[in-house]
Amino acid sequence: MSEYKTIDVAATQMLDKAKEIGFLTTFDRAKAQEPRCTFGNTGICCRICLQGPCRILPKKPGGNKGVCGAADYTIVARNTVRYIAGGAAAHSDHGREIAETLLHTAEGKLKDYQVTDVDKLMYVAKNIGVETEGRDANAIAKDVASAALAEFGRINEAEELTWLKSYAPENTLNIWRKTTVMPSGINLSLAKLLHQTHVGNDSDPVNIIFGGLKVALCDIDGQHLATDLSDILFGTGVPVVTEANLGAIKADKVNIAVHGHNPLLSQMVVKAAKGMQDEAKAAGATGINLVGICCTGNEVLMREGVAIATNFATQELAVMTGAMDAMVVDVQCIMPSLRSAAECFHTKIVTTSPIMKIPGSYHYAFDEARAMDSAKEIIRLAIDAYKARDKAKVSIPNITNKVVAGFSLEAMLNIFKKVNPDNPIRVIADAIESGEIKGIAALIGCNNLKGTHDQNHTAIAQELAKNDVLLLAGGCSAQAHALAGMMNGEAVQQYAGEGLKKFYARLNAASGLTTDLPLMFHMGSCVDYSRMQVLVNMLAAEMGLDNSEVPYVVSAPEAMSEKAVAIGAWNVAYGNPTHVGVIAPTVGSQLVNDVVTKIAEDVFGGYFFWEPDAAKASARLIDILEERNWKNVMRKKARD
Ligand code: XCC
Ligand code: SF4
Repeated sequence: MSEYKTIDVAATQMLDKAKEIGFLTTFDRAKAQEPRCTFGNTGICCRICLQGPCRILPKKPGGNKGVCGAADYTIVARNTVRYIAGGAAAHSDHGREIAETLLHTAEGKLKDYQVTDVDKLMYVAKNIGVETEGRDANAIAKDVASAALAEFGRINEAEELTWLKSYAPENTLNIWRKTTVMPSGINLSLAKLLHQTHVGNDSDPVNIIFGGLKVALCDIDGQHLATDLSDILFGTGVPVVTEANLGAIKADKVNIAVHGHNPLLSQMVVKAAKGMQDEAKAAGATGINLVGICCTGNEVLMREGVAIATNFATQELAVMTGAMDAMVVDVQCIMPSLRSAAECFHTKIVTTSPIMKIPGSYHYAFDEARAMDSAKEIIRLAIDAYKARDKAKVSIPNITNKVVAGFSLEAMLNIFKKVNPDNPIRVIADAIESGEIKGIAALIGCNNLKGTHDQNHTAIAQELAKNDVLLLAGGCSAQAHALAGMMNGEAVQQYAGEGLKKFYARLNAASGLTTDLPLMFHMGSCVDYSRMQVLVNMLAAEMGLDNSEVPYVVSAPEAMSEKAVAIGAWNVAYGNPTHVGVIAPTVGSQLVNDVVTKIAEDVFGGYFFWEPDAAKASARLIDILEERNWKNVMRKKARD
């Protein structure tokens, strides 16, 4: 067992190296933060006004409430929903940037972007009610982008968010309407929630949580339009074969990592690099090598087959190889410490967004109007940096694993179509109804160094696969499986139970792909979790079930970001049992904790549970799937 909290061998080697050169990584900093403050850890520390921080101190007279009189349940509820607000703001702002780019592209203002996937454009247009008959692609794209932008500024509370309304099943929509969590505008809902949780405002925990759920639904709305519009601009993922882990960084090449979330930049870097291999050669390298970290890495993996270097917790370790020439970052999940890591080497950290700068790093304002030229200039920075690389400091772990990825929902349905041409989604429905597979689990979320990096991601996936659960994956969780060599056909043979193996054998025989399908379908970045929900919606319709009756569970073993909280919350509102592998800061209020882990089920059919132990979490996830299956069988019997 390694002295470090990671299961990744390549990461261990780089942590040794960091130790040698005296660089303190996030693993050291996580240790330094222990023991955590119990108040913060359980959610009963309030810093919403300047009289705070107020903590709940039940033993002191007057100490069981904050200075203003806020009880534990108010404090915990407010803190929780403010996480959701942060997450929804990040996801939806990402979506808004894509929408603006699509609009300006359709208006002919951005020469370097174009409508790439016309089929997707038509599909989205039809779904959201944009006229397609006899119109050209740019005119339709303009209306689709405008509809996306309209999601943000709408202030008429009688209206509803277009994407939510167009994709969610009627039953689910009606639950949201009845519980008043159906949002009208993203900006309005975010502002309202911050208002609602201001000092001296709402102190009713249930009302606060419902305000939070409304914003969580804005989160999926923003995610969903980000996915749809990114597919339109850059193409919808198709199966790709590539590799993952730090060995994807190549000693003889100019290495550039794209890191962050927004594909507007990373896609352009990939495109530009194709034409610049000669410039890299002129500098003495054999070419340019691109690798991805975090979700922008997932975006270019899905669409371009770019290799995965590593995931969130180990991003500094990509720099530790000494062979990373530039790390080009956009927004979210980029550790400020990258700059100090880069100082140990020749690496250039290039920030590109006006809202994501790191003191001391190189800021290059990415300009969509001259996107290609911007991308080229950024690549030239990397080529320059390469010239300054100290070969004596290079040590790249010789570890990579085969990855089969690129499973947009469209790509999955295309494969199912080979088995059942008339009704592709039936392929999963049949497998569930016959008991061949127990259901579906979405493996999602971040890394969180409160636990051991990637350990629970992989352990839970293996246990679920052994029990014949079909796996979907996204975000840093997908990257954990890819890094560990579990995202390929060999892993199916190694880990899947007999039923799941049979299911895969049928798909493989029909797929027409040159490679076997992987143990989990990597559906993309975190904004792409909307793809998973659309799959569940289709399955519910096909099986004649409510969403909350589908044998589907969600697991975020290492949830970390505010975005993860928002994602968890909309999953619950959609009817999905949602496992979180860290103890959530809701436990400081029994009431709030009960609302999100128990009462939520009565209202939405979905609920949270916290379980840091992988074996216990897997057992519970399997129980939930079995119980849903059993109930469905009983329902059917009662009907027949
Ligand atoms: Fe960030 Fe998306 Fe979490 Fe990874 S999974 S740590 S949010 S990069 Ni999205
Ligand atoms: Fe304390 Fe109330 Fe201010 Fe929170 S809002 S910091 S509980 S006084």
